Amino acid sequence: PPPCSPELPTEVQKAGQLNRTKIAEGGRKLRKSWGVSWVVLARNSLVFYKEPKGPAPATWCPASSRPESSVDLRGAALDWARHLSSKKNVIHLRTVTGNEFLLQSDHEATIHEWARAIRDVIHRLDLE
Ligand code: I3S
Repeated sequence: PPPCSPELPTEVQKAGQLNRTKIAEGGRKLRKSWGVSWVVLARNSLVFYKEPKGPAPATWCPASSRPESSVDLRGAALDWARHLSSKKNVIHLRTVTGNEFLLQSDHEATIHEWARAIRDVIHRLDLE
């Protein structure tokens, strides 16, 4: 197999495809624009990539992909997005800098796994 990109965040905890939208930037509300991203949960951050073309790879090993954006999870907060979307299975992530994201999966178990994994990282960072 080809070598993995050096851009790949080290210590990947979880990776997969999710629907996402940013809803605030620096505390300022943004207009929602849902899209599909490949999401990687690394040691301290959540990293968004453009969805790979073609079938989703079993292992994320892009030769040429760069992250679209990255979210620092230190001090972040995660909740269920009860009143923020009409979609099901939506979680709401808020960073200390006032950036807010909604992440969604049509599969309930998938979003529960993501919620648990992101919370684990946030809690670990709280203790550091
Ligand atoms: O919270 P909102 O404003 O009802 O969010 C919906 C809108 O962003 C809508 O876009 P337009 O305002 O351009 O039509 C999106 O298509 C919807 O998906 C948004 O709502 P949901 O409930 O899907 O997050």
